[in-house]
Amino acid sequence: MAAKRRIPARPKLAASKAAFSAAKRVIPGGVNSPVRAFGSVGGTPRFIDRAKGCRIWDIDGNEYIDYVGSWGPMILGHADPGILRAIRAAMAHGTSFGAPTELETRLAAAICRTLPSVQKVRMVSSGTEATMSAIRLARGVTGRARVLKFDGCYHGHSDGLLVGAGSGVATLGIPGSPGVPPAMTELTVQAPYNDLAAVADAFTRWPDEIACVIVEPVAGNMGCVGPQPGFLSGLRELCDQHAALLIFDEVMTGFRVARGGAQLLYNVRPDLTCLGKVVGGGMPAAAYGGRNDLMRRVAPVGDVYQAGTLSGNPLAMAAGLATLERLEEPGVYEQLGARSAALANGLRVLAREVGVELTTTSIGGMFGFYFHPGPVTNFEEAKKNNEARFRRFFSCMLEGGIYLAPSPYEAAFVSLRHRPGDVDRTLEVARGALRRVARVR
Ligand code: HOZ
Repeated sequence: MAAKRRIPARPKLAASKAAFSAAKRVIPGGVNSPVRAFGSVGGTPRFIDRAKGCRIWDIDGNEYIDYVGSWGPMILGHADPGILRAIRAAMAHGTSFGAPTELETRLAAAICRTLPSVQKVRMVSSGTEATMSAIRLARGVTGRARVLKFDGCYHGHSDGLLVGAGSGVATLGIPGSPGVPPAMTELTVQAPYNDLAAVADAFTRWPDEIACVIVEPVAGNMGCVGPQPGFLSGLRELCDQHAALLIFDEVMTGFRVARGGAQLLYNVRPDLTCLGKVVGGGMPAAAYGGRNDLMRRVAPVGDVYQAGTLSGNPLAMAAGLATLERLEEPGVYEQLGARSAALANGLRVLAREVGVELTTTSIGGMFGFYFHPGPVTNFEEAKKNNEARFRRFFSCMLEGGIYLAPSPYEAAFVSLRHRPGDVDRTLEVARGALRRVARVR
């Protein structure tokens, strides 16, 4: 009897190929965000037709178990009936008013209830807006200009933060971007992730100049790198000593690694928090918030200006609210954590069996893996990932029906709709993929 095939025959791709060619004629690179183009892994990006639960289907009819989850928001799984109902109900009243709605207050109240560091919150439309607005506020409040960020952390694509950035910038292997004049990044100070001494040095070098330290409390844009013990609390102390603000960019980790985000998991209270992804329930919404004494500086109460036509959009508020309500159910985060850990551990065991050096990480509902022996505690170490091996693994997994981010500089995400059977299937495909990876040096 023929041995059981672990990796199915190559999927049909004619429709995605044609769609990609058509898209490239009218959209730069055929995509509306660079990392979607499969540039660093090769091959054809799948054009998606529909999604349900933990699965997505491309326009050729191929089915995949999805670990991208729209880059984080789809924590309940795709096309969740409760979310769709909430959006439909909001939509029946109209799609945008540019005037306040009660939905905005309800979502803001849900966020403030869950994150003890947040007493007031302002809705915006994207994570990029949230981080750039929080930094403006920090500069306004402190009267200082410099911002400290960590190499490999990605806080969206605003000018001042496009230095040493992870995510798509790292995927493209570029240090920053043309179009960002040096003057725009001169005030950005960089430090290695998990390196408190470097932060202390920066405060010594620029006394009374650093307005804020912005950090992903779990870095999800260089794979998935957790904070070393004492790192986040050390940042808190340094910021307090030097009267700078501490901003947690929890766009990825908020409501994902724990209900109260990484600040609850690691018990460190930032001054300002940026949220996105899960808080929008798959619709474009994000937020920044913090203590009353800081947030009262935001216009119209205060003098720090920030605005947005679609901020607090009612469909996005309804989706976010319905998502956060579901995340209040008991056992939700235990389940997410168990699935991520099962995947990370399973991959590590399989890799060892076939002699492939693999470091894996998992924190709450996110996980990461690197083709090198580790440790991975910062961007320099994350970049030691064997890219040829990643490319082979990625394409074998994709051909086997497992949809991972097309970059080693992104975290993977699980949803509440990933069942143990989906994990088993993923690891079964990974077994065959890792055997092929073993032949790549
Ligand atoms: N902010 C997302 C996580 N790295 C990336 C999404 C994108 O760049 O398209």
